[in-house]
Amino acid sequence: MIFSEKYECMDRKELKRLQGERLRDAARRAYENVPFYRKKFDECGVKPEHIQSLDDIVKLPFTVKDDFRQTYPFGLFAVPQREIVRVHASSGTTGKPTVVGYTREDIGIWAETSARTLACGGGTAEDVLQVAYGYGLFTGGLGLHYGGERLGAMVIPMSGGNSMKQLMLMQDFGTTLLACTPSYSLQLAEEAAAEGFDIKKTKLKAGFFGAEPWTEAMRSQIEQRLPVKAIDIYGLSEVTGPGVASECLEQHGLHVFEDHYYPEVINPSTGEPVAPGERGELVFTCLTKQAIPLIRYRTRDLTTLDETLCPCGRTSRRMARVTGRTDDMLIIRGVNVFPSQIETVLMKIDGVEPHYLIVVDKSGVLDELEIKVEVSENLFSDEVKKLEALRRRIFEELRSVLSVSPKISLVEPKSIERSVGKAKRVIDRRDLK
Ligand code: DLL
Repeated sequence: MIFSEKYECMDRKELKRLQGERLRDAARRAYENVPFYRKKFDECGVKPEHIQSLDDIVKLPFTVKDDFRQTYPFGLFAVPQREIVRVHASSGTTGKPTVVGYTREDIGIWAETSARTLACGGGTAEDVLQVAYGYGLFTGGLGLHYGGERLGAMVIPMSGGNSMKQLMLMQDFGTTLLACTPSYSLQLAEEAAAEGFDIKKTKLKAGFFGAEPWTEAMRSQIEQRLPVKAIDIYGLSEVTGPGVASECLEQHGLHVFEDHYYPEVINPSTGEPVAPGERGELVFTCLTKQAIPLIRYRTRDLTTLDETLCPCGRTSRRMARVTGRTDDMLIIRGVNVFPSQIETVLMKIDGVEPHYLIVVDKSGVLDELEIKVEVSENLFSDEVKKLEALRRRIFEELRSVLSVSPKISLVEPKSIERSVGKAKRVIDRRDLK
């Protein structure tokens, strides 16, 4: 089912015209109501009247994460506080969180794009949606919750954690759609197995997984362990939360709901748009958001945009799965290493569990890369020779892909810390030295 056929299947020329109109309005609202934007526009010599069509977007300045910190907490709001009906915040690793606000209308649009997300993965009003993203300042829980209600599904507001209860209600309430981080879905499968609960016998059919990077190889692991089609869903709080883009059942790129969230891909070093189909940093402009008319926000997420038509009938452009960020690249002895490369290699090796931790440290002046890998129960209790052969194999395969020699530590099943929300897979101790 396509939730908003009118917009999701809009003729591309007509869509572009609509986006141009909305952009003009957003630029004007930003300039007139947010002193921060007025100053920024003035510094670039751009006035709202210079923005007449979508092509004029390149005249506008970028917004970056730090702009939220500089204007903390409400400096980017374009409406009086009495019109704000909700705030969310994402916690940074350091300092103050990034605060976002929503008017009643914004909440309505967010619910709509979240409902589109669920419908993209086959959800309908007949479904039972278990939301196991965290509720609270994080946008995951409430975002999917409102989307589920808008779709007309029966929503179970579980929030994250409490896996045994999640499994019990999944069974008793007949959950068909599960929404949580990809890493938490694996934890649910693991706890089910440990308790002798056959998760494959539940009514689950689709999982809406996002909020953290994951790979195709991880998707196969999830689809083997849970009876779901694993749908990749993308979003970020600054833009709205979940419901910015979603895979459809084709599982071939994420449809961007671009009548509201306009995407561009730029070269992160120069800020210039890349050639169509080229990889670069994803940038979003919120075309309709009233509380924060976000202009050209640099997400730091790396992707490509695909303009070819999807067999599902939606005409929106599709973004490729985000497997890296401009700031997650590790430089190990001068060599660039992306965590997603490591995950892809590990997930293809038999006997390796989908739980790992990358630890970077310094030994003297040299960087050391250690990868802790959980092995399956039967292998761990097996003879040392077999474990050593596995360690060697992981080492060889990673060395050839990464061009650095990692230290591989095979660790006991379930010994790597599980997370209820976003998984933490990299510890860089060099930062502390
Ligand atoms: O994670 C919103 C969300 C909630 C998306 C639930 C999907 C499901 P933030 O906490 O602001 O918002 O984190 C946003 O998470 O810039 C990406 O780096 C990463 N991210 C989100 N979805 C994906 C995904 C929510 N599907 C940041 N694949 C983004 C890879 C993702 N990374």
